[in-house]
Amino acid sequence: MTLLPQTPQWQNLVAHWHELSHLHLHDLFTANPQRFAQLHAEAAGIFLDYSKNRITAKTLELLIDLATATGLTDAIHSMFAGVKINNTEQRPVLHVALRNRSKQQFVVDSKDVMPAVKSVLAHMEQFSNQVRTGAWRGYSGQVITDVVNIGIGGSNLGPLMVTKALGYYHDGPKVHFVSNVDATHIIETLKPLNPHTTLFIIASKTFTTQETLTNAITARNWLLAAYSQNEAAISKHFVAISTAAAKVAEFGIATEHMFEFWDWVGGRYSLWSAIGLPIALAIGMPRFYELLDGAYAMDHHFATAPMSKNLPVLLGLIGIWYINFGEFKSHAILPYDQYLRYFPAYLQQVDMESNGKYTTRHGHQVNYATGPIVWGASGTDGQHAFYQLIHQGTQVIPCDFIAAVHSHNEYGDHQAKLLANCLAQTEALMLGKDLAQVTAELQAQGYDSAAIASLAPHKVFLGNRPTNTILVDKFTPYTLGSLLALYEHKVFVQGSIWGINSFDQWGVELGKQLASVILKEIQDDTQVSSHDTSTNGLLQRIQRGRA
Ligand code: G6Q
Repeated sequence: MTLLPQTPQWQNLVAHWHELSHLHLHDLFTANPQRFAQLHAEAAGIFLDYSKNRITAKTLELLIDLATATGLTDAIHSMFAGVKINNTEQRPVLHVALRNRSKQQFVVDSKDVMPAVKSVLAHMEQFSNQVRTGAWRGYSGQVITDVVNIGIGGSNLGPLMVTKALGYYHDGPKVHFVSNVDATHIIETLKPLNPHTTLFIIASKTFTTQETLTNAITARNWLLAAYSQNEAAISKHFVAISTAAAKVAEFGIATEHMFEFWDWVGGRYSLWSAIGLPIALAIGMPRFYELLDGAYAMDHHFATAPMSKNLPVLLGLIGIWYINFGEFKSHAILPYDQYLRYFPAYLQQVDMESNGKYTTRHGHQVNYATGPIVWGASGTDGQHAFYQLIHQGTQVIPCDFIAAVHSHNEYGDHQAKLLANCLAQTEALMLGKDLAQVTAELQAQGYDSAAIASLAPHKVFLGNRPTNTILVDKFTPYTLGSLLALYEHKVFVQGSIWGINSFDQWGVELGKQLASVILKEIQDDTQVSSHDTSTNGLLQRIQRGRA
């Protein structure tokens, strides 16, 4: 049990939710013509309209009171100061150091980490330049045309999403991503590739992850088959990104071909580190630095702006308002940009792995909701699939609509139509359509009163469905960096208020252990009886099938 719900700040919010429960968003807009002017904010290339939320000025005041009472300002300060806020692993959390573009130090255990950060960036720059210019060759002397990143979770989703999101800037070798231990993933990826022109990046913080090592061994076998088992070829076709130098050497990758990062970088926060190497290979290091610049600008804003104007704080607080007081437990991420199609999956990990926890940092079980279910897809595709439930389903699903004013591919009226859809959706979700409007529409279409009576209830939209709209001018490396840092910090704000450690992932660790126990049993043909009857039965069925 924790005392958070008993605090006066929490109780005030409970009462305030009841006060507002009869209000409709369209009434709030009608009552206050200044609503948009008052409820938007802008920083680091990001424009946030949060006026289409079920909030008033008082709501924000009360939410800020809660944030203040739970020590958010100190928590932000502690993260930037390198305090070991990941208390269950006794580590600081310093992804902000990776994109520190100032002269400020970041001290961990009395040592400034910035020289090491800069030296790895320099290594990435040197290596990516070599590969991109063709100076780095495969063992048989051919230029590298394809890069295969082998990694999973944080060692996959971030670089995959950014590489695709910045696809417009892609002028380096083709970059492929293999994550799943299902052999189909690597076999299908390698099918069209030439071993003589392929470079593998083995990306694993721990270098113990079963999926990644299994895929890495398969990749090595594939390469050696093309080089008559000559292991000397490995040094020209494999590099590693890891915190575990000894394990990398054991795998057969020389230390000079390893890009280091550190245990104070969480997997899902690691795309800013050497884990971003595939991004640098695809778009070049100058653009990678612009990505860091954008994130740095958002970091600076987060660390210095007052809560009422602080974008990550506002998004975090509005989320808490719905999750804890409105009991809306799901959150949709809807980028209206084809390049950002992997963004919902990436953010799903950042948010759900960080805040999907019921134990506080002090070891108590919470008696309130924490991380939401995060999901989504790019617009306009989603409109023709799941938006029905967002408009007329029984659950209220707060949504973030994300769009750019300009497309990289301005052609005809595509972008105008994309933006029109985006705005039309947020407007419709907010306003809804009442019976009088529906009836008038049906009458205008010539329906008789019996037909109107039967059809109208289906065409009524209650509206009052909350959304944020996030706009950038264009998705450049800079604005993308800023957007990603915005969401990382939003997750931090929520974790801090809920009193949970957003930076460990014991659920992931459990999965890693469980699979290795059952693997031995699947490979063995002796009858298994050590599990529950369901697991035993399934294991026996699989063993029979594979025998
Ligand atoms: C991320 C998690 C997890 C991790 C993967 C891969 O924050 O810790 O998703 O990134 O399990 O781990 P390795 O990089 O150690 O292979």
